[in-house]
Amino acid sequence: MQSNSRIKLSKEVTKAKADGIPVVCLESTVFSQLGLPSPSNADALELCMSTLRNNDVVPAVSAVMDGQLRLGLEESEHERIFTATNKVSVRDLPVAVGKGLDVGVTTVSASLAIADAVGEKVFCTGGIGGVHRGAHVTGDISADLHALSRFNVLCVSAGAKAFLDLSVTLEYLETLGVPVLGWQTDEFPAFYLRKSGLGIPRVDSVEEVASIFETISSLGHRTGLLLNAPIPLEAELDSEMIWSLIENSIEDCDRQGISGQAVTPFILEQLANATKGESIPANLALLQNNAEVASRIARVLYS
Ligand code: PSU
Ligand code: MN
Repeated sequence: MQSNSRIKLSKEVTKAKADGIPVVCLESTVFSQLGLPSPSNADALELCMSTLRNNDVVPAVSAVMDGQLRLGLEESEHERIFTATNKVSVRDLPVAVGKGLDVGVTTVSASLAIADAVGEKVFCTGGIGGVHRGAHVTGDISADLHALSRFNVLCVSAGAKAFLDLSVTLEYLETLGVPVLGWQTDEFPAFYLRKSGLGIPRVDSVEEVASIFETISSLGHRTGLLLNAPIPLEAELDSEMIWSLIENSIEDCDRQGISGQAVTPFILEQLANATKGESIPANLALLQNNAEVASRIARVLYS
């Protein structure tokens, strides 16, 4: 059983690892107020946890607490995630430990690093970060992309939000050598929308996904894999509305001089406000769907 002295596992995750029970890792930024407004962030975490458990896998949320890197939280600790405001990406992990950070919520990049350090292979989230529009000037490219190329973990996501430059995001993943697959789709999904117009290779069965993922390490590569599951049809939002809201929030972001780590939370909040909560059920539906897909893959990988 792979462990790491720097990462404290919950009792439940330790036992799952010892008993060979499948584990699915989760990030915590999406469940903080930086990812979803309260109280939907708590609903989202509860929904992901119960979906994973109902599918016979153990959920393992990563976070920083009291200067420790954690995988698997106690229920009594969830409240600290909901109210957290410190976003921790992969480069922040050593700093958070060194400085004894009280509470930090992990992004996809930090969560993939934590999962990999203890030998976990399956992770799910809502949407990954990507290349921001205008990145040729700002250099704003999410560390999530590079993390996918460094850590041999399978990441299930509903694509990425369309405030990013999705076609450049896909190009960048190619540059980094990260396999990108569509779960029962031929297109890269755009979070609230099932389609982006950008083609990606399609997979239709969990066995196919598992075999592709296992081939990565058998070739001696350390790369992860990005599996994109589109939002369920009945939960999809209206494409015209989403595109116009996104244009507006990017303009607001520029006007207010928001940059760096603050960009993603700012636009997420704008979108939640502008859709007057319509985006919340959509967000929950895609999180649940991703948790279901991740569970099925984890059960095959662990069998
Ligand atoms: N996209 C979402 N919801 C989120 C995030 C992205 O739709 O909550 C969070 C994730 O934790 C992701 C992070 O890893 O934002 C990316 O932030 P940045 O763009 O600063 O790398
Ligand atoms: Mn960024």
